[in-house]
Amino acid sequence: MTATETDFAIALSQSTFHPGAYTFTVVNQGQAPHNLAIQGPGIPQVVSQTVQNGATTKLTVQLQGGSYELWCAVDAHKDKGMDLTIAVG
Ligand SMILES: [Cu+2]
Repeated sequence: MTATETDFAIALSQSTFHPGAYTFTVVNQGQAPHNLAIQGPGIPQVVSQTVQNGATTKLTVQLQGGSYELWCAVDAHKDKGMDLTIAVG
């Protein structure tokens, strides 16, 4: 799955999720540095590497049924709109 990050939004390549392992490829298409943080059932909090414009990094997580929050943990990017919730079921 791809998480495309811009200044300042996160767009996922899929909208339906089932329990299991997922590798997020984080693509920074913005000018600012960005990363991807995830928190939810079984994941107290995990944060990817921070990447610069044009760079990518990967983050693998094990998703369970429930709700997960995804956001960018750089500066105040979460408050600027880089924040979304996905449902896994
Ligand atoms: Cu960011």
